[in-house]
Amino acid sequence: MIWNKEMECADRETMCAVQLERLQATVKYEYEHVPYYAAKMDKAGVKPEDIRTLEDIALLPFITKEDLADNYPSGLFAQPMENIVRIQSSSGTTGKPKIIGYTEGDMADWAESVARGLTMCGAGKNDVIHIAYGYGLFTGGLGAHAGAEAIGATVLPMSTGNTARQIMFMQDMKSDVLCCTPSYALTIAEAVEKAGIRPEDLRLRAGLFGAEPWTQSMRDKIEKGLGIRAHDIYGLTEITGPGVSTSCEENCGMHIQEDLFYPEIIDPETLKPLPAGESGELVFTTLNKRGVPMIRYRTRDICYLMDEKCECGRTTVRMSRVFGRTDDMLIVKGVNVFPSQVETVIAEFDELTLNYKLLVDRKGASDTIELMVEFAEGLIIDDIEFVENMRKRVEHALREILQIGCKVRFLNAGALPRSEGKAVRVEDRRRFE
Ligand code: DLL
Repeated sequence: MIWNKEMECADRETMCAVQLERLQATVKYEYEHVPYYAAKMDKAGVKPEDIRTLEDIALLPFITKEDLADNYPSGLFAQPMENIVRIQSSSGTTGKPKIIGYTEGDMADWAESVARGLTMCGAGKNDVIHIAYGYGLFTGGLGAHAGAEAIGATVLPMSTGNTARQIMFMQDMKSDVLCCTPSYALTIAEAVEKAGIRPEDLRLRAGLFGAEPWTQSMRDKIEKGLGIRAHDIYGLTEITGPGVSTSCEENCGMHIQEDLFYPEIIDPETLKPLPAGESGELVFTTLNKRGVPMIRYRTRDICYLMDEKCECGRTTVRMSRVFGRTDDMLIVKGVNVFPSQVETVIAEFDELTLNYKLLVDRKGASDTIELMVEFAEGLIIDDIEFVENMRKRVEHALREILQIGCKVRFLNAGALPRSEGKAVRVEDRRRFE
């Protein structure tokens, strides 16, 4: 089934006409409601009336995560708080998160885009949808929830954690569709096997997994371990949350909800647009958002676009799997982590130097993150009580900012290799090929 045939199966001419009309309206609206972006447009010498064709989008300045940081918390909001019905948030590059506000209309579009994605998994009103994404400021839980409600399914708002209880509900409530991060799906699959439950003993038949990069081999393991079909769902808080794109039963890239989000791929060096098939940085313009519209938002995700026909009947452009980032953001346990956040914490402790390294690994299905950091020159680390106390304080401060646990290992001053060019702050031993 296709949730919204009119938009998802529109011919190219119709889709382009919808996109152009919405793009022009968005640019005019942004120019009139967000002084910061209006100033950027003035500086670039472009006015809303200059956008006559879709290609003219290239005249417009980008919005970056630095713009969000500079305007923290709500400088890019286009509506007063009384018209904002929801706030969601994700990690920023420093101590301050990115804050996004949604109007009622934005919430409806978000639910619509997830409803389309859930329908791609074959989910419908008779299904029990088991949501094991985190609920809260992270968009995963509440985004999947809104989509599941929109299709009229029975929603099981589990949130993350307590895997034994997840499996109990899955069995007793006969969950049909699982929504969580792929790494958590793998954890659940392993726990199911350990508990001696066979995949055919579960009613699950599909899963909608995203929020972090994953591979075909992970997909194979999840599909086999849970006896389901696994679908990829992509999105980011700045643009809306999950549902910007989702893979259909053909498993050949993710269909972008193009009437709501206009995609471009740019060369991250020259910033020039690239044609379909060529890999580069994904850039999105929201076409119907009114709370915090985004024009040419640089996602930093690397992928390519596909415009060939899809056998499923949908005509929307697809994006490939995300296979890298143009910045240093890591996704650990489904949470976005920037090394600069860690640096902000270290800088608060006079006892530490700014020489550090983050070690990211995967044990079984679970990510691990460890910080190795040097004590300041002259500090001796054989006072066990002092070291333990420091460890507690630093681990606590890291958890506060990162929202996940990070083990800390202290080293003597000078123990870490010194950089001779770009400092290599992260060693990521996980494999995403
Ligand atoms: O992760 C939204 C989401 C929730 C998507 C649940 C899918 C499912 P943020 O926390 O703002 O939003 O993180 C966005 O996560 O720029 C990508 O780098 C990464 N990401 C999201 N989905 C995928 C995916 C949510 N399917 C950042 N594959 C994005 C690879 C993904 N990376």
